[in-house]
Amino acid sequence: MAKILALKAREILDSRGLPTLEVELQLTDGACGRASVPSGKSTGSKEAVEWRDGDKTRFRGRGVLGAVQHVQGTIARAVQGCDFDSQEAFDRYLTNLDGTMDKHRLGANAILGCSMAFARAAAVSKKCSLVQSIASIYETEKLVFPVPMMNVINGGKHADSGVSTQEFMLIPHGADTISDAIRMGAETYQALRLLLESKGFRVAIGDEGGFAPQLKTTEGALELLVAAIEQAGYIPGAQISLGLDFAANDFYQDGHYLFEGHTWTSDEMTAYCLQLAQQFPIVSIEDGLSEYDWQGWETHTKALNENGIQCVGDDIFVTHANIFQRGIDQGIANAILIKLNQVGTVTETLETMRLARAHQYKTVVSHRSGETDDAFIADFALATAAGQMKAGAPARGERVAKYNQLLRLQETFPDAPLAAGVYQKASKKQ
Ligand code: 2PG
Ligand code: MG
Repeated sequence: MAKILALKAREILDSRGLPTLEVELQLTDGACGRASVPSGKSTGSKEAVEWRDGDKTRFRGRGVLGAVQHVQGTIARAVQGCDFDSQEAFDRYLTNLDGTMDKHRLGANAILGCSMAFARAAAVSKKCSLVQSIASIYETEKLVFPVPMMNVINGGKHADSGVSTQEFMLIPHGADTISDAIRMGAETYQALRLLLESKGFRVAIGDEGGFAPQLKTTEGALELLVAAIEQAGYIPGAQISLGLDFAANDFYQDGHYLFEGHTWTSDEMTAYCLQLAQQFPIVSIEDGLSEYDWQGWETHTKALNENGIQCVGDDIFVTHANIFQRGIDQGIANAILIKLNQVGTVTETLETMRLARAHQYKTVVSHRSGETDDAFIADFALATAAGQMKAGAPARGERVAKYNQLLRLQETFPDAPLAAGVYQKASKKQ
């Protein structure tokens, strides 16, 4: 492997107009990799800590010039002239250099930017694609395109739509190919727009490109979605199903869920999830409970399992292998959301995914609400045969960047199928 020649970083803007970090890494053989780092809004408490300057005179304290300095100073000095024979060796070196559990010293954004840029440069150096390079590290048996989960109505912290549920996702699992799946989702998104307009709703959009109509209830949004699927010419449940991300951390207070005017215990919240799944073609529920309610999650998981619903842990696991292992031991969730920046390196992300693979948990590779045009996760989801990817609505440049990359990859990997068999409930209905 070639040596590291240079590291460069800069402060750029993310999709919300907030600063984030971009890193370029150059190897002595001329190979180069560039990557930018996403950032979340509804975060889990145990996520790796991104560096923010705190200087109130710039970006209200959200600047990342300190992270730029760490990349170009401490990290560059330490790695320049070194050769790392694997992604793991590079990532371990960075995490040791940081030396903290949550990466707060150098910043998880500084470390992840370097880690992703290294992955890209290493692929160029090995003269293969990023997909092939990651697939060989992960020992992926067969490349599989992820079923897209398209968030088309935004609520919670991502929009002022008045709905407590953060994400309403279209899951076009009835497609034969990734391009068909993306088209089906995009057509339904357009049908939803027309439907909203015809009902006099505003068609303003939220952070992830989904509409943010002033609705009072989650049921109201779900009814609109079913109607939009039908109007687009598809069969709800058989061709396109629905997924929800409650991001329940955000409405959990003093042991109760304050949801759209209700004050519920975790059992009541679970009962509500089941009721929704009976009324609507819902096949996946993410963060139906809070990360502070592990006991509730045990019952919640059992209930969702019995009903063939995917139960996804996001804030509760934060892509950390050790926390996830505890969840596996306690029978919590049957799927895990995978966000590179929650843990902070490519290697640790793959380690968590390996655990999921070994214990038959489904995986959903995910964007963040603050994104850039970097489509790394599209390559990553294909390379790891993750099965599912959520990247927001089929609208807004930073969201479609990921879907468009999957379309390009379909040309490069025409034999890779679209993931199937993920949704038991959906297949039962067919
Ligand atoms: C989530 C994410 C991404 P955020 O909760 O799953 O959709 O949101 O990036 O704001 O944490
Ligand atoms: Mg989530």
